[in-house]
Amino acid sequence: MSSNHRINGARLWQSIMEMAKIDALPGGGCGRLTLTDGDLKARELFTRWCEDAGCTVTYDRLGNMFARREGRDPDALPVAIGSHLDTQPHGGKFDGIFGVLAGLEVVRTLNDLGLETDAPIEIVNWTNEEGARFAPAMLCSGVYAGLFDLDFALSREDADGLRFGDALERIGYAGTEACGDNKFGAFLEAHIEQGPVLEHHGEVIGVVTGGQGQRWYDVTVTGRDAHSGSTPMPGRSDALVAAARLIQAVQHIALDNGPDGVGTVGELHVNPNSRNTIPGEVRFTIDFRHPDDEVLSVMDTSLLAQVGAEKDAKVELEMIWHNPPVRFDTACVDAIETAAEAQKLPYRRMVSGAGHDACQVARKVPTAMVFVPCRDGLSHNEAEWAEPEHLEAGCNVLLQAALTLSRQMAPAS
Ligand code: HGY
Ligand code: MN
Ligand code: MN
Repeated sequence: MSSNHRINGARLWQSIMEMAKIDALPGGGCGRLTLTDGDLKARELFTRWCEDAGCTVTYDRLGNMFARREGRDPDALPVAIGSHLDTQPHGGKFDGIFGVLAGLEVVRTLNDLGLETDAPIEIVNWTNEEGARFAPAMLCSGVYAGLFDLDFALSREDADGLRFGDALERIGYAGTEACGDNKFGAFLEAHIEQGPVLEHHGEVIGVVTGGQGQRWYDVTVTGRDAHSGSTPMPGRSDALVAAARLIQAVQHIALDNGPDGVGTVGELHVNPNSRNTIPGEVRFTIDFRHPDDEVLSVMDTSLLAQVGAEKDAKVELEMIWHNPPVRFDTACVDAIETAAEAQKLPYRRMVSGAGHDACQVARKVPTAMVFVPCRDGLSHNEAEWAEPEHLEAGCNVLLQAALTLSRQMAPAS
């Protein structure tokens, strides 16, 4: 199959803009948390589009969706192409959505060209990639890859104490197929970079060779509620002041392990959150990341030391997730690089700073990713933006890499 095939960039852009209308936010982004009514609407629109493109759509026990386009060899393991349709609370139009709809555009293009692939193609929408509502992130691709068990996923609770399993039932996406039963020969994910590297170097394609490691923690700091006016400063047990020392420590630990180390406190809850009561309890989250797992454990040790040094309040630290760095499959990475070269697109090999479903699936299936730039490297922000021509270029690379891998999956036919 010639490598001159090209997707329909206008149709891809139109689909992304259409999907962005679901739970659109005033600032131009999307707030479509997983397993909400908006997520259900996105799933229904995705299903309609895939069925219109001749795919058979199924979903597994965790609502991971698979839209299958048959190939010449029904026994060949499919080439899967996908990402996620859930967003952050103040997310953008492209994070995840580009990867799912790029998979759809590949199928639509194959239909336009009347091309039958050797191996089948499956477009995938992974449930709960973001982890914003139910931690950890990449939860359901993680169960697919055998990193978490089903009950762990179903038992996760959101801030209101609602169980993942109940929220999944509520939108009607608790399928019967076991999560992990649907085998792939390869998995490809297209995504915006969510960082500044490609834009800074004027490149259009990131040939992603792997993902960095991450550790997520839940922290509970317990002090003592007391009157803000009549309680002398000495002897207070102010949970928020103790939490502030720990939050500063997260910043210093990340900077001490720079330039690649990053640390973020993204969620913080103060109780009783009254201006004239000394806070007796503070709960917050920590997200540490680094490409080198050994450095991640050094960061962990530094954090434990800081917790141990805290005298004014009780600190409970729970590491809820350790995702070691992952390397993508050589043949899949090469297929993406070869496509970028054949299409004369400026590219670089790089490791992903953000986590992705591909980082989970790669532990079970030959996997790789293709990145395109995003403006100012900004993501998880309503102002997230990608240029139509970059999305088109990334999808063209995806098409060519998928065709290459499809031939490799079914050499016999
Ligand atoms: O956390 C991440 O890197 C991804 O956006 N879920
Ligand atoms: Mn994403
Ligand atoms: Mn994201």
